[in-house]
Amino acid sequence: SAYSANVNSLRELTDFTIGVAVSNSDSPTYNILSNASEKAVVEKHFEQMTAGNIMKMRYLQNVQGTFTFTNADAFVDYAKSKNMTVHGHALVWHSDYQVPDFMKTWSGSSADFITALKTHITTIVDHFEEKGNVASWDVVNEALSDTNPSTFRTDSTFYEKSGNSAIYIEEAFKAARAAAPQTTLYYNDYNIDQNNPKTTKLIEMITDFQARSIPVDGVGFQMHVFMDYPSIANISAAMKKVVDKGLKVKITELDVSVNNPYGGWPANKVASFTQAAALAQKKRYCEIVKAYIDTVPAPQRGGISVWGTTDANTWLDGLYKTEFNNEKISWPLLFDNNYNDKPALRGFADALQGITCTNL
Ligand code: 9MR
Repeated sequence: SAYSANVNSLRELTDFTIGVAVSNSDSPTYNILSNASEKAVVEKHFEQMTAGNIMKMRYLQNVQGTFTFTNADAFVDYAKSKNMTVHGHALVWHSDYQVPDFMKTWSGSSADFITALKTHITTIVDHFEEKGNVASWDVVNEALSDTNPSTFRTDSTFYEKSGNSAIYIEEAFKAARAAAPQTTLYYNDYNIDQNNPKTTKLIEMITDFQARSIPVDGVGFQMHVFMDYPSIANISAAMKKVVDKGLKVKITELDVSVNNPYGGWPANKVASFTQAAALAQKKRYCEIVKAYIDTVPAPQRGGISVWGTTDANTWLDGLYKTEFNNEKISWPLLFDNNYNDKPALRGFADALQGITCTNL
């Protein structure tokens, strides 16, 4: 019989928000609005959803001035009908596939570009403010580089069209705040959990924003992590730096890949999801959630969201296709391909319940 983590409902084990990214029209097989198994696992364990794709830029305004809210509305309304909030993702993101063409090919002035960007933000945030259950936004996603030292990312339509300037970041936050005075506004990024030069740049940006009253409420740590990387010490140290700025910390996109195509690969390849791998992953999930609880004081906890429901629908299998020789060997989430609990779910719950993290 299938493994049970003996968790009735993850969200009931804690006061902070427990969320999950879901698919919609972007991945029809797993569409949260039509797949009964998706609905069941989401409604059982979570109290907040993030749209994995459908609230990104071009999904909402592909053609300048034409906003298409049909899919996003159906999703946000479904959340509301189940007493769930939505974490809005993402108002501004450079990643090519979802930047509207009219922005990529912008030939007007940078001032007019900023105005167009603000119109994008204002229209979308206003629209969802009326629904009332979009609790927070990733206002700007991934605007910092992975170089040493880290800088503002320059390979970005927003940076380029703003006149080779990072001014778009603060303008985005100001526009979001004007439209949503009560909604929590996050800057969201990956690798900042490594306590590395990117973390340093993040804190520099936050310090500057606070000195100039640019409205930012929190930092989203994506946390697409591995079994041994980054270390818990670095994760905690990085979060502590944000806590010390008085901001909220939200883990926005948590998943823990069993295989790491960057470290020792392929010598260290885990070829099948053995019991030992499952239990090591249980311990890792527990340690990450425990680090969050230990480091972030309750009033500053924006919550933890996992980036997907089942291993069958993880973004990692697509990303690491080549690195993983087209094998689906990341197994990064809390539920297996058949929606059964994994030990990882028990590990997450152990941390919430103050139970020692073990691989037993
Ligand atoms: O999960 C998303 C996947 O379906 C998309 O193909 C991908 C496109 O780059 O974006 C994934 O989500 C990303 C998120 O929006 C931002 N942080 C990184 C996530 C994983 O790439």
